[in-house]
Amino acid sequence: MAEKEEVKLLSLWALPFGHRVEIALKLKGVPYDYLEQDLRNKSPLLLQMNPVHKQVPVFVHNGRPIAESLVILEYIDETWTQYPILPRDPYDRAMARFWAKFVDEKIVSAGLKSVVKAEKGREAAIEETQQLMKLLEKELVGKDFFGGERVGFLDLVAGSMIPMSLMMLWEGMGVDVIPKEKFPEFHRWMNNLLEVEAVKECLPPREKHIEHMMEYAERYK
Ligand SMILES: N[C@@H](CCC(=O)N[C@@H](CS)C(=O)NCC(=O)O)C(=O)O
Repeated sequence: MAEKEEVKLLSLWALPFGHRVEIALKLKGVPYDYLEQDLRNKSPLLLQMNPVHKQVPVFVHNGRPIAESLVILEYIDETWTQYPILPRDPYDRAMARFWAKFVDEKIVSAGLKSVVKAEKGREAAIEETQQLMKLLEKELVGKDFFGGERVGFLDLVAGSMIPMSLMMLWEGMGVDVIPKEKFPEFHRWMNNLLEVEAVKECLPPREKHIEHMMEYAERYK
């Protein structure tokens, strides 16, 4: 490893894909420079570092860029081995990756439909999201975190996406998609997660965040 590490993160203050990377860096105690981006006016640095997707987050380690948050998390875990976030056991690793994909693909897509198709089938979208959430919630039974006794890969992925993003959107819309009575394990996990210092440090100001998510919803309605 190079003597003087140069670690940069190009992201947005309210971006779940960026929050998961930041939490991982904080858990591992890796210092980094945070570079806020403007997607309406993409910086030459962003276009240079992510010419394929032109999206954030981009992680830059000693000048070498990596895009895609799940790929970034794996790179960070392999590069800074303190506080491992992926499970050691190959089967458990595969399952953590499987459920992370489930969150980013299935839950995000169903969860956003509740907004996008507000007038045309919001109830059906909420129902679909709840069915998916029930499947995910089973992974939490008997555990403090998806990762077991401490926060791991799936906690970062689900945490950044569900409580730290989708729930802000739903709160702004005034709908409780994951009510406590129906999802006790999820709420127990969320409370545990929100007590973790590295997570707390990444929580955007609540009102500003909800407002931002509502603007996002308006654009995608
Ligand atoms: N699969 C990507 C998703 C990243 C993503 O969706 N980034 C959006 C932020 S909302 C973006 O940069 N969009 C700008 C664009 O597509 O022009 C990841 O996990 O990092």
